[in-house]
This record gives sequence, C-alpha cells and structure tokens, in this order.
Amino acid sequence: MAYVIYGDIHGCLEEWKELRKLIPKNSTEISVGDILDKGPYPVEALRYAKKNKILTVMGNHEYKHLRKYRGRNVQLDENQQTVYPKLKKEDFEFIENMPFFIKLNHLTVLHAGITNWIRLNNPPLHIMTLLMFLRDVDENDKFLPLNHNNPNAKYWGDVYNGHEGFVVYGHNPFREIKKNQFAAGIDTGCVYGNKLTALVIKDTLKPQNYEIIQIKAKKQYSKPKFSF
Ligand SMILES: [Mn+2]
Repeated sequence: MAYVIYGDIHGCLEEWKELRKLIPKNSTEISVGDILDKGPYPVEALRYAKKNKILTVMGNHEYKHLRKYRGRNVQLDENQQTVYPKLKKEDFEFIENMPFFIKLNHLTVLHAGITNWIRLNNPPLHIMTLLMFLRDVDENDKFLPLNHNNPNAKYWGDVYNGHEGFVVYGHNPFREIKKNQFAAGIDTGCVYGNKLTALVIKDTLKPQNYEIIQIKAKKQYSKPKFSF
C-alpha cells in the first residue's frame, strides 16, 4: 500500500481533486496542513479532507484559526477574517484533533520543519509549535523569524541530520520540490499559481525512494509574501 502526502492546499480544492485522480489506488493519504486560507475554497477543502479521511497534520493557518476560536488574542488578516466566520464547531473539532506530526517507521510528516535538537517523543507545546513555523535557523540551530537578517542563517532542511527520520513537509513554497538528504519540501505554491504536489512513498522503511505527482494551478489566487 502506498502513502501519498500532499503539499499545502490553501483552498485549491479543484486542483486537489484533480491530483487525487492520479494517485495509486487504496493509498493512505496525508496532508502537511495549511488547507485553510488564501485560496478559493478553504473551508470546503477542510471538510473535503475530513470526508475523505485524509490524515491532516496541523498547519500554522489551522492553528491560528483554532487559537482565535479558543479566545486567544490573534490578529486575523483580511483574508482570514472572511474564512473564520464560515468555520463551524465541527470544523474546529476536526482541527483540534490534528496531530503536530505523523511518524511511520522512517517517515515523518510535519508542517514546516524540525531542528537537530527537537525530539518528537512527547515534547512540550512550545516546541511542537516550532514544527509549524520553522524555516531558517541560526548558528545554534535556533528558530529565526521570516524577516531576519542573520547572515549565518541556514535553511533547516540543509542542516537536518535525519535523527527523526525522513521528513516530508510544506509551509515554505518552492518552485520545484526542495530535496535534501533527509527531507523533502513539497509546498510548490499552488495558490500562488505554480503547482500542487503529491509525494508517493511505497515503503515507509525507505521513504527516500519517493515519486512525485504534480498538477498545474488553474490560476494565481493569491500573492506570495516573498518571491520564490
Ligand atoms: Mn504554513
């Protein structure tokens, strides 16, 4: 049986449906999260994941809406303010139950990234949330925010030593999938008009032997925060 992992959907439900027609039959399907926001069908896509039993890892966008729902002080952007009121109690129950990572033998699926000092056996919540936001790390392998100006910054995937297995993730859009020895970044910016990616793994003991299936975005739905 194959495992199929989808990059960030961000409301691109039409492309997701098309892509699902191309995957092996009877696959176990996993989403890296960020199904919500930016694109044309965010809430519909979230319900589609639930209905089709697609295992979904928590993305920072789901997490933001969940925090708002829990009464935390979060600032929704203009687009999120149109999404949030459409989410119902059942949607939040689905989001609440999303894991921060899924580990199957040597395969680990998470939303954004991991460092060489984060261990996935029962870490505290503030460490788990890093898994949803990580991009660059500093010389001490510590999280750097999106607009840092640290000249020694490195992308986490370029320094990750594989201690938690082969990591498949999304969050940071790339034109083509980002390939590292122990990681694959599969957010190929469908919502920005590029393409939607599915990564197919036949054996979770050998996750680095993956195949890629992609579909072109029908159009550009949203402007990226940075060019990629
Ligand atoms: Mn994200």
